[in-house]
Amino acid sequence: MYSKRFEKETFKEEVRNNIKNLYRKTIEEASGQQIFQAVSLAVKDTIIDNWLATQEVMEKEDPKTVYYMSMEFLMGRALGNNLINLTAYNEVKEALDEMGIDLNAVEDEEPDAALGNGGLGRLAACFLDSLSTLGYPAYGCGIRYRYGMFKQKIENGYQVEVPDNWLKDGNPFEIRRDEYAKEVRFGGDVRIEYDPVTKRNNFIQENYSSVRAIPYDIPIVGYGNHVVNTLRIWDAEAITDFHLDAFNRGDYRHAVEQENLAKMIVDVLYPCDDHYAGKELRLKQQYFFISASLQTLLARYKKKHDDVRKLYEKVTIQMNDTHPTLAVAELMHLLIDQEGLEWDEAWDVTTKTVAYTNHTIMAEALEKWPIDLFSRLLPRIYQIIQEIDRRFVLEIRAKYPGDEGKVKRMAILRDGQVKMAHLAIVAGYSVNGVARLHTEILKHQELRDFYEMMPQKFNNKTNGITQRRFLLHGNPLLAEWITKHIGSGWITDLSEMSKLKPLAEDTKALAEFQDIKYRNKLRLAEYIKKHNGIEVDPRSIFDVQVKRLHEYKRQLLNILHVMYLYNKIKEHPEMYFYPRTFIFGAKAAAGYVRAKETIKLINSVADVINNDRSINGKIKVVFIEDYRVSNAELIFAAADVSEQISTASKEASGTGNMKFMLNGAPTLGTMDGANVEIVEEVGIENAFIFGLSSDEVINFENHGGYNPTDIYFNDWDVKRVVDQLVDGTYSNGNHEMYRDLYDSLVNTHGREPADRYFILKDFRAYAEAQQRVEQAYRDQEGWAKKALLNVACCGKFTADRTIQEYVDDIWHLDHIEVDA
Ligand code: 26V
Repeated sequence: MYSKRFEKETFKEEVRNNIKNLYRKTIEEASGQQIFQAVSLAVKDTIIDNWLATQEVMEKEDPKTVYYMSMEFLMGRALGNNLINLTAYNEVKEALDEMGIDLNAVEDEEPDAALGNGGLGRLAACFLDSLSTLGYPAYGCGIRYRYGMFKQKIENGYQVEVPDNWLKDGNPFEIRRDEYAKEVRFGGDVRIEYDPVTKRNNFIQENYSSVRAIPYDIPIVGYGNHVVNTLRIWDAEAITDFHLDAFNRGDYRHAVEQENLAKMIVDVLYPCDDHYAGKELRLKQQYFFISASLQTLLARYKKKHDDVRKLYEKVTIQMNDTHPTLAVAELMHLLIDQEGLEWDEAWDVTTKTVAYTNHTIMAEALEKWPIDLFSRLLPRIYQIIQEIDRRFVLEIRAKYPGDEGKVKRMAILRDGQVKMAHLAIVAGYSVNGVARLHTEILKHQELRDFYEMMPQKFNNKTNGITQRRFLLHGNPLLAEWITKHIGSGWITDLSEMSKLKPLAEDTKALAEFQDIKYRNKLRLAEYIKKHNGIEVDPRSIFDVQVKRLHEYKRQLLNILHVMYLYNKIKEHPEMYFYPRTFIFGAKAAAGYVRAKETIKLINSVADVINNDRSINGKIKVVFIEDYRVSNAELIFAAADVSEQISTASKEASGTGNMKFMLNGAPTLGTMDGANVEIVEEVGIENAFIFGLSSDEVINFENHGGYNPTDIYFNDWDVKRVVDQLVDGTYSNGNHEMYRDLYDSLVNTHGREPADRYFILKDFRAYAEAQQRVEQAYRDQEGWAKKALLNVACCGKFTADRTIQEYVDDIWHLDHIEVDA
């Protein structure tokens, strides 16, 4: 009833009108950014009709809804994706063409919405896309950071972080919803007051500071189904009337504090995903968006229902890692202190409503808040957690009498800390890992005690990605070719890709497929020429590693291997060698020294090798600046080889691996995370697997590591590249520049063992796997077959499948349908 069919002339008129009304200009006079704004507003007009229609269905049918709570939503650009999902991309492209406007150029005017660090935040974005596409009612709940993930500049080979002022020209797709603003309170004290009427203690927070949380709604458009869900992100403002009050009372300091809190709290995304730091502001961010989101959720529920004891029948809350775990205590607080439920009733509701996803086993990333900080900032929430902990410890003792080790290992409050993962597991009705191997490691290693006590909570949900963004939008040539051969069903049912399998025996089809890869490589080569000033040969093997920079992801292994190849070519210029372009893209957390040193090393190696005429361009090394969702789409489309070389057991899942597979790049990787399942789907003969298994790694770790010096002294090639870190080869004679990297490989650091990530241990196996890659690539048709089979076998790795599993096993949502 709301939705209009796309009508080209109307659309063109609307764009012209928008430019006139917004800027008092004609199309010819408007800047690129102004055209982007005008086009986006015209697109938003269509979206709003569907959004209202979806809202109407939700009102009428009152379906069970998931609230996906996440500190991060790495959305990337919206315009192109919205057009794709409205199935209006080609029509809009045509309409704009007729106006002399290039849609690609318009898309390039949009800043990425980079409200996330990496895998965890991008997963949340893919999940929202799938929820709408599958027709499930959902809200994403998060923070509207004024500054997103920093922009990375490379200066003199070093990473420099530049603030990401993504909102400076305004976000045409968001809507501010003042009417849903909520107050969030911090600090102060809790007064206990006995109420003789109800015969209960009331807990009253006093002398607190508060901020006003204001939601901005962003539409999440489903593919071709008129469903539009909402990503609700919260901005903060000072509560000015209170300010005046305080001012009048002479409490000027408090008033200014509140003003500052509001300014600070949503200022910036923590650009760090490698270690937990216990920063007070981050805890404030967490409570801020959790409290605001839960207040709205409860208010929305109560509009239709008067018994909050049945909340879980209509609402489920998924906590994306432990960052939103305050939801457990905040829900208890609202149910008890606001709704008047007894503890047991509130606990029953809470533990049927919240569920938890774990995304890492890296011990240094686990959130543990110091109790003093926590209880000062969130006094009532802390009381509630104390009571949850008290009752849980009783349960442990009842189940394992005399086993104080269990209490010590499992308590929520211990060693002066609040252990957020323990709280999430104790309260959650579901605890899931993100790939089969990861979940097994959780069950049998990291979370063994919890698994033993409550096995029924544990389950696996292997991650997935959206083919709409990472193939249909990012790789239009391949998308069109696939549709030509098997129809367009794959867009919403990726298992259809298996229909491509017969083409692996069709020489003509394989040649077409290869030609598309070649054209995508040309597109990336142009990007590299423009941004790096480096000429790369599109006929060379594009060997790509793009992801956050982390020691466990082992970019260092990759670049050491490049150094090793370079040595070999220099030594044996006659050696047959298939030209390679090694492409890197990675941001390092601003304080992560070794990661930044690795970026500098990659750039230095690139400088030396790219400028050595004697090797005839056999190797090129490219570091792509500011790796992000928008340029990722170009990179995946152009990759020949997907580097997934984490130390086995460390990468919970990986999702880049799936995006490469979808675009026809075989995996060169370890048996880690979802690589295991990728190999299972595509067959080991269509991947290049090497290195220690997770069991072997865990076994070494349990016995204090291994001794890398045996390898260093016995493998001459290895010794040579390790020594080259400190002999000045890649540092203009400076022996200290990469000393720390050198040390990390061969020396122990306090409790940190030498070569903690088994780089030297896996080096030979990696080099040998790289040789298999070269061998395989020389047989062009054989390679095309492997690459095509990767596409044909990628069906499992769509987020549509993942979301359907969450719905079937955890959320049990109702399906909705929205008519045009
Ligand atoms: C951890 C921390 C630690 C404290 C500082 C701030 C911060 C921010 C984010 C994180 C989360 C790190 C966990 C993470 O991103 N895990 C990744 O999740 C992906 C989606 O499930 C998965 O594919 C990757 O393998 C996993 O590393």
